[in-house]
Amino acid sequence: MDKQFKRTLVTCALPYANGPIHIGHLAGVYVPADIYVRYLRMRGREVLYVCGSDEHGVPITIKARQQGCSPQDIVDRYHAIIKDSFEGLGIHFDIYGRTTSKVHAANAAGFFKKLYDEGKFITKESEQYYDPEAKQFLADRYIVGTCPKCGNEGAYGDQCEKCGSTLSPEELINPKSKLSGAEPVKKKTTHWYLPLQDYEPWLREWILEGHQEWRSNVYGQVKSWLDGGLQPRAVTRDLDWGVPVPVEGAEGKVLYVWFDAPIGYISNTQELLPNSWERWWKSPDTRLVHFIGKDNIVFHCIVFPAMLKAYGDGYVLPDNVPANEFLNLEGDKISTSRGWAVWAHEYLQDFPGKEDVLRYVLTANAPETKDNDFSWKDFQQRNNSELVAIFGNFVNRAMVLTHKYFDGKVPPCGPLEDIDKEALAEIPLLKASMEKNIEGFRFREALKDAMGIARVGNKYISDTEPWKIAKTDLDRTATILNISLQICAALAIAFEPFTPFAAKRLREMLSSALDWEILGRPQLLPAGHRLGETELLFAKIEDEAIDAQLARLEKIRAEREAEARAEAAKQVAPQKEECSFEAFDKMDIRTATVLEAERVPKTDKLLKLTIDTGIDRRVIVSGIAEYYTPEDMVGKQICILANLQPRTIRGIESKGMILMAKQGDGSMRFITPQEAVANGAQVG
Ligand code: B3M
Ligand code: ZN
Repeated sequence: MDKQFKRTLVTCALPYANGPIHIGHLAGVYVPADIYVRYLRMRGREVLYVCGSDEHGVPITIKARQQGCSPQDIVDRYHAIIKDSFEGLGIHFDIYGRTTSKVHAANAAGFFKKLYDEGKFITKESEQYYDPEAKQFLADRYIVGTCPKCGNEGAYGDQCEKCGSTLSPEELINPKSKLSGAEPVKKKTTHWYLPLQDYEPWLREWILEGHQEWRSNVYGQVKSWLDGGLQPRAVTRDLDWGVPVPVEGAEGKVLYVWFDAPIGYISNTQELLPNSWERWWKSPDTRLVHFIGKDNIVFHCIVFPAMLKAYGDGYVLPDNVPANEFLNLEGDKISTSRGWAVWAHEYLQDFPGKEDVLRYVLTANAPETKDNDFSWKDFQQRNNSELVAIFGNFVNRAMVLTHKYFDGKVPPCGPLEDIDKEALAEIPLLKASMEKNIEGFRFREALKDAMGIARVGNKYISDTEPWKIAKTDLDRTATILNISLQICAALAIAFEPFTPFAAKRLREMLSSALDWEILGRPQLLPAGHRLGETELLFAKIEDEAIDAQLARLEKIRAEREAEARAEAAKQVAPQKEECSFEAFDKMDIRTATVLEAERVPKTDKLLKLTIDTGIDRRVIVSGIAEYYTPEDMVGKQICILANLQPRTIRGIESKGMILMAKQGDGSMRFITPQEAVANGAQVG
């Protein structure tokens, strides 16, 4: 880190309080930030660690309507769940605030008012959709209608969740307000905009010239935004939930959530340090680092910096914004709305005492440069074959043998052999690499360095086999265990940022210190130093625990697929073009009974049916094997198009076609008379 800074202000994206946090949030933002803050503090650096709930915005009002409660009820519920989840995972912010706080309301309004008074905004009148019954303007999410692309009747004004199309309310067929069901009408409204384009030259110089060291995914996204030409960005909304716009003529308007939320970083600092917050936010000695996910890059690298620049008053700008990509779950995108997630609070309930395992696995698989995937099998595998079998096993052997042969005291270190020197020499190298990687926000690599120390220890004790040598050469055994315990003490320091719970337990077992500076020295524990009791640092995770998680996800997947099928089944194909009676009359539709039925070999869709048409016995091949077994069909009365030209299908001559009712999801049901009639009856 540049020596020019005296302190580091670390912010973490404020999670929306409209649901719990999940492993995607943790991997993307909060675990890397926690590693970074813990490391800086171990280096004796002054750090302030700020986060909090983002409690405004349309999704929260939608959730409140869905649950028949107020937006405040929603944010109160999830603010508490989120806050507890962070605490439970050892992520201890200096403040975890909230944007419904009074401090934030005043601060955000004041921030807006200063820009307003200084003429930093432009106003634009536009026509927005308005609900004449609810007397409220409608955000796009509040308008539903039929998707013009796929016919989905539940499409939103901004997106069709069925076919994924991005929509605008104008494109919806038969748009309705979600508030009252009334048809929305266009109504003029005026909003304030921040003219981002005015800040483009400055942003180019500050970032594209001045921060070429930023991660390529961040730098690249900023560059494409700037190259695409910045547009004025609305900073107010017609909503009844948010920070009211503090100017005349703005009744019913609130600050746009992405204007108010970043100011929440400042408000939370003010709440924590009412008399010294400016020491952090308005001093050139402060290094500001924003930890975020990639979907927040534009707000943290363009919009918020432009707001701070417009405000002036010496606000610091981010020195780095290490945004992570996304984490998927079992090969599928994590989705709060579809429930496809591993929720942090549920993980803590299901895996008590395994907070470190999740931190470890999410760091080992962190989506630092590209999207990555979390699988429960990998979670189990990394715990059992890395944390238990290497890290835990090495520590356990060193501790148990020292208690067994040297009464739980660090034994004296005799003359060193090459194998001893080589093992010890690895540690300062791995420490230096860890420092470089953590300061470069490469936490996956830094974790490999820390794990490298465990591998060195495990290999050293396996190669020297003190349990064998103890029978013949106790002095040599003493030296081996002395070296092993020095490596354990190194692990207790190196793993503090990654697995703080285990690192603390290990320091208690060793009665050792947490001091980054001594990491890498050959002697951390003097001979005669008394050890604490031995306990297992990590426990194996059994298949049952993993199977239970996979079953939970499978149930969710099945529920979503059933919902999607039910939704699709409701879709109705548009009517075909008109036809004349004569055209219809040419079709000879008859009733018939299925006499025999069998699957057509080498296909999973076709049944060969022998039927009695009242005219004759014939064979029809039909694509209904996905919906009916041969047993289902025998004896059933069906309707057929008898005079369809015969076709040979898979070598079988098929004379006619069974009439099927095909639903929107593609599923089919055969048509049968309401009560048995003679075969050959003419259907018309
Ligand atoms: N509430 C998080 C998100 O987009 C958003 C971050 C605000 S940070 C000021 O999921
Ligand atoms: Zn659609």
